[in-house]
Amino acid sequence: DQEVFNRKASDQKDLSRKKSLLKEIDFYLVTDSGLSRKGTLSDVKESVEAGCKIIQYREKNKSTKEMIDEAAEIKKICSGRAIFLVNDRVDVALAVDADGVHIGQDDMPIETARKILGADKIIGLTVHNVDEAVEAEKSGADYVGLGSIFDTSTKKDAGQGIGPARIREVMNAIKVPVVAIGGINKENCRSVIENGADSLVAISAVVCSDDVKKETREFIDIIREIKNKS
Ligand code: 3NM
Repeated sequence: DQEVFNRKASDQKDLSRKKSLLKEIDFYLVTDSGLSRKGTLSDVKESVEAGCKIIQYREKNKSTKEMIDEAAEIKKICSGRAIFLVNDRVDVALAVDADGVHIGQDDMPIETARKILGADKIIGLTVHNVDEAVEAEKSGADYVGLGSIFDTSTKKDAGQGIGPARIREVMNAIKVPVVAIGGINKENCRSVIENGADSLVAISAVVCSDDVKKETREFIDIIREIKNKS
């Protein structure tokens, strides 16, 4: 029993360490098997090797069984190196004991996800404006994904880009980390960090490349350079 208790206590410590890590993350990879050149597992492996500290498994075209198998592999790659979240699918996250989930405004309500996952998992929520961000924080989101910053064709219903200046407004309204997403590439990512985002996601700019490791490394270098200046 003591051993179980010690393990639980250390898991708890690990989780609070992960939650505080959210503030320090620079580049955040979201997977997309439809766009990927080399496949999701290869993308995750290369990005983690390049120093990416958080991976979100976002899969819209596979069966639940395929997703659970793939998520289990991603968890192994991330183990001890990166936080591992599952997009939308609370069941898949639970099945493989992921670190948490990322949910959208039209997915399962955050309170319900929290009830199912418990206090000790990370839950991120997509928001589009200050009001949704404040609401997300109140509902217990550990971070918010703010999008779409620029126009993107990766998510069909993302709508028009809100522009990087809006990031500052959201940053000023909430305390939880803000992750910027949507249409971000190496050219425009400077403006995203300069406007205060804690971290950023780039999907197509990374997974459509032949060298995911190099692209991740370059994003991390640019982001750190700007953060060090401010
Ligand atoms: N969510 P890319 S935009 C998954 O606005 C996702 O909430 C968005 O892909 C939102 O980096 C988006 O290729 C796609 O533009 C981001």
